[in-house]
Amino acid sequence: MLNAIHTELKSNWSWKQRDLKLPIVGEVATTGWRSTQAYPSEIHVELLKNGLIPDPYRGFAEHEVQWVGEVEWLYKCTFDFKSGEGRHTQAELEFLGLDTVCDVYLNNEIILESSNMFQTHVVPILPTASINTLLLHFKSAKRLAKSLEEQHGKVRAGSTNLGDPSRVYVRKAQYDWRWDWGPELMTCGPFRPIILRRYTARIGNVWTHASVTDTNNAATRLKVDVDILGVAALPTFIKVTLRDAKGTKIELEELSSKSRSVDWRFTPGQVQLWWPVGYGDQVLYRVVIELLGPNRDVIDSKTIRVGFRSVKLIQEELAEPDQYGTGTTFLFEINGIRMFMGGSNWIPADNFLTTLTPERYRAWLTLMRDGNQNMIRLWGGGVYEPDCFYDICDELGILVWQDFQFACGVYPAYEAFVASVRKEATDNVKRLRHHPSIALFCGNNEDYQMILQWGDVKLFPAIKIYEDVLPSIVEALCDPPIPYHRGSPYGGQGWDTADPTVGDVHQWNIWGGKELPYQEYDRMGGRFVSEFGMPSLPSMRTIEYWMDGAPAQEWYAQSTLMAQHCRAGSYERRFAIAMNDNFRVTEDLETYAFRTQVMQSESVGFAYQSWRRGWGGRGKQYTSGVLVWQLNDCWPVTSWAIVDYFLRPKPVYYTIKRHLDTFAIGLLRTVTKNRPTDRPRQFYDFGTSRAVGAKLDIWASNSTLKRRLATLKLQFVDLKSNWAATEEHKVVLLPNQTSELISVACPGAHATVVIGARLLDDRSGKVLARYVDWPQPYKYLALPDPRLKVTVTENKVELHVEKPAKCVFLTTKSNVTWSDNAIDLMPGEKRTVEANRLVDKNELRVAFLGREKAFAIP
Ligand code: BMA
Repeated sequence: MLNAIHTELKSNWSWKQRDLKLPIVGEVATTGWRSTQAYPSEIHVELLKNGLIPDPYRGFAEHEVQWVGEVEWLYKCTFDFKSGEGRHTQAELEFLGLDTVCDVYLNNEIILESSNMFQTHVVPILPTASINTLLLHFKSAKRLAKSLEEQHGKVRAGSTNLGDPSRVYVRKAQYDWRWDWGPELMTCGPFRPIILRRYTARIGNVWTHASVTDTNNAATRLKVDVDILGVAALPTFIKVTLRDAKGTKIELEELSSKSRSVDWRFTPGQVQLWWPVGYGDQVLYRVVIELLGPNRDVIDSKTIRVGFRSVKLIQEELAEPDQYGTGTTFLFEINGIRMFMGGSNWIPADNFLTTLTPERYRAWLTLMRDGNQNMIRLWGGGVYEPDCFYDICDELGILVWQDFQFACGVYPAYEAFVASVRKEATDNVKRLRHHPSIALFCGNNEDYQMILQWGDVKLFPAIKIYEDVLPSIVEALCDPPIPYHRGSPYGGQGWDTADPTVGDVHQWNIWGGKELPYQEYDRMGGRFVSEFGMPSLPSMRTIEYWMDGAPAQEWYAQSTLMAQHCRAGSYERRFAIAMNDNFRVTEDLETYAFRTQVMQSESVGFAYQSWRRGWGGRGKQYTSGVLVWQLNDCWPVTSWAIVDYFLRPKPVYYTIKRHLDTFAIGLLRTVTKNRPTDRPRQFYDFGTSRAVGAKLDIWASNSTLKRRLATLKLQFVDLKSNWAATEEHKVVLLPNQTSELISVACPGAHATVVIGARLLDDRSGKVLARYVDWPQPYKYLALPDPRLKVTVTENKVELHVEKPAKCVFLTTKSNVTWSDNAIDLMPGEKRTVEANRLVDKNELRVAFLGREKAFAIP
């Protein structure tokens, strides 16, 4: 039998803590081994499942489990080559991920020493029919980091909130050392599968080159290069088939044993392009490679899913200056279409990566897609995610900005380190390059910025990695090409990472840095804002999880338990500023939690609408992308996440969804003051009567490729009196850009007037977009009782008010998907929200600004 056999070693695994007094090889026969309860495995997960450690996500338990990362752990597995299948000439073990410092023994002989969790290892072994024992010895990564630090010197790495700086020396997920949103949990274990292969000949690496070859994006081409491993003399044939998603054959070619590649050029229409969400379908094809033996039977096969698309990062001169100057664009062009990127930053969705199922990844990414987001940035302090993550991005049309795994530090570049990085990068680029969703590889997160900030450019050894090693790997291994960017952020001359006219920027001068009011976001953008954000407390149900039954006196915003679950630097002062500027002070935890969520939603929403305003037509594509920090959490915590650890969206999620919709309205109210003040332009600061007037600038975005004629309807409602008014303007929405609509004076007693703006399609009369603008700051407003009426009919919730209501937020105990939420309601219009999976209307709760404690509907 010649069939190659690929077996995942999933069973017969057990683990124990290593007894440092015993020699490793003798450990296999000792007692005290426990069977693994899940595989792939991480030691904390096993300890938890066996009740040997408390849940580190609750209370203060994180601190009780620190010993786990200080000691050594063993895993073993027995396997056998079943009889009759043992005639292969070759055998090997493939390790898809070992976390992190691990010696591997097979039958008491060392076969691998690994210290980089991001690498894949293939180790040839001697085929034998006897029982085999695989032993994995995991040493403390924390200790290794410390000893390497002693050897190579102490460096700077982030702030004290970002884990011990020695982390830069070990190629392990950097957030494991703790981050400003995550606990310190030094995991270890075989966290990705281990595969046993036996073969005489097998398919090795397959490189698919699916490309769009002409400027009209009509002609496509697929080249497939196949590696065959094993006995070269064996007469073999390779059959390559291209099938569409339904399985229909599009091309087939058989290669003789000498040839190793096919090259197909398709006529226009023969294959369809893959498009990011919103621009077309996510058409995917399967390339099936079969290796045929001398009798023409299939002895090995492999399937790779591909999509046809081209991706370019365009950095060209702008035609005219904007408020920041001229400079160059930083924009993504897919299949010849320039697209605005609206999305999020991704961190690992759990400290225990093995608990992340494909279903959980899908739930996260589907939320993103349903939130009108089209790009995700995999931040450099986490991991290269497993294949299923990128598969789902391919299916949903989400573009991936992939950082190489370096974050906030002075990384070394001594020979062994660079060699390790080189293999890591090669392994991952080869693994990921065929995904049509991959739009960019990026050298690191904030390493340039930190070095500039610390002012010692001479101490930047890793420049070799970001400017030589990584770009050469990406260039050599990606055809068609995938853009490479040295770091995020990365800018112009002298690598100014804060230059708003070139490259990407991280905007941390609102939350962080200069602590400016969030009403300044519109003057603090750049060509591509790849990070900025505002934290908030998560939902009360999530807080309940970490409070873990704590007594009533602990339930206040400044308690030690609340501090344990918030890691952001200076968060007490920063929250105090942003909250105090805008909202009333409260001592009630639930009220405070909701107000921080409104604050996050208002600030981040304002940034999205203002920066998308900078997506003009050709020559004026000033801002081409906005990625919020951060989509998700790795444990229950107060953080910048727009959706919390338990996948519960915060109000800001829905606000972003509206600002990134195909059509969106933006409005800026500038208050004309009777004398200059240091307060934001949007603030009525000396009480309502002192302002002279207010100017309204209104714009709208259209991401379709067609011009639209629409009507802008404005509704003005006074919060203090019964005065109300309406206005209508015919407007033109230019294709694939933002158009300035009108600039008018706010009528009525503008200081207490709420403005509802709607955009109606001239042909269908349908509402294309809505936005409501309120006089600021919110703390001054006497919010009237909106007389909110909520009617529930079969998966639909109808909302109606008599006075404007701010951020009407629907929640339930069970997981309901809302088509919209956190809505500003204006009188006169019934709003319907679809509530998918709402089973029991009695569990519905509502809150809004002014009534923050969620209440049942009467
Ligand atoms: C950014 C990120 C992270 C960090 C976040 C919030 O700069 O790159 O390192 O978690 O800010 O402070």
